[in-house]
Amino acid sequence: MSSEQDTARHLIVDTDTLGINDDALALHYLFALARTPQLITTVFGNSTATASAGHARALARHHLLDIDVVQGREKPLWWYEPLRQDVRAVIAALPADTYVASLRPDDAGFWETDLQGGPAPEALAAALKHSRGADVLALGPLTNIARAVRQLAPSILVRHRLFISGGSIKGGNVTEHAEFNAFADPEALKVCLSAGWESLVMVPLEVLQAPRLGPAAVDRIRRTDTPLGQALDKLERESPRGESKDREPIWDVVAASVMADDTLPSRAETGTISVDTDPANWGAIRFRQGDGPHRLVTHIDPDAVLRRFEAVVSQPRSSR
Ligand SMILES: [Ca+2]
Repeated sequence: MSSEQDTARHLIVDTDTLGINDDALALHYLFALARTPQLITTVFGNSTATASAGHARALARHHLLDIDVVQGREKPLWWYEPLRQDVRAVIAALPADTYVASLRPDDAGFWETDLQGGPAPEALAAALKHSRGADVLALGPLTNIARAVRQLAPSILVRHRLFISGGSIKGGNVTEHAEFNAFADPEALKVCLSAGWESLVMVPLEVLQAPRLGPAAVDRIRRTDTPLGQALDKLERESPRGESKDREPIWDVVAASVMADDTLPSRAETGTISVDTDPANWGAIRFRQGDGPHRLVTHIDPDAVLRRFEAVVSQPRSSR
């Protein structure tokens, strides 16, 4: 944030935060930066929207912040037959160790109920109607945001910016071509991509996965008297990571940094992003460079992200 105009913009974060995952690290970063969201909405993805809302509320309380957290949708936009069974079959055919979280094909609670979830889309739409200029940071599947978009006139959307954590150009993490958030609800992503935002920025998987929060940085942060320090210390004491590198990616922190820190060294290209909703290529992204409404981040400085993240989350509360 380098300008007063940016600090005056409202912030809405839509998230599938869970425990101390990358969404949670992104929230710790934004709270510590004093870029406090006016609204947090939760969506299925890493878990249920219900569980995520509980985790988001606990995290805000830990930072002594009173933030409106609204639970959102438990099912994607494509929740109709026969597409639902087609997608379930695609997922069932993936290698067994593929991370599909909420969409596990044997999860009867997800696949065999029609529980639709909470009113996050309505809360999002109301917040965007009332705000003169908001940044919407999408850290999970885009279901809530797409449903809000459908409720809003172009004259409202044009005041707001959307930042998307996810999608992939160079290779996916669910299928060969699809990244998790795009895969979880490509129809919602499609709605968001075709809406007339002031700007739309996608930070794709290959950029999100570049910085790695290694054990040395975690050890430094957990020694700080901060909410994240306390949370990491508890995590590492209760379930030490050992040699595992699974905890090192900080995907959503990268998207939050791109949004909140416009001095971060980065490159982006302008053009048109589209998403495939054919089950055979479910959630794959295409990018056509040129005149177009979208910006695709192609490079960030991973060391700068890590350095700035650590500096922000390590500030004792009294100095903020
Ligand atoms: Ca996420």
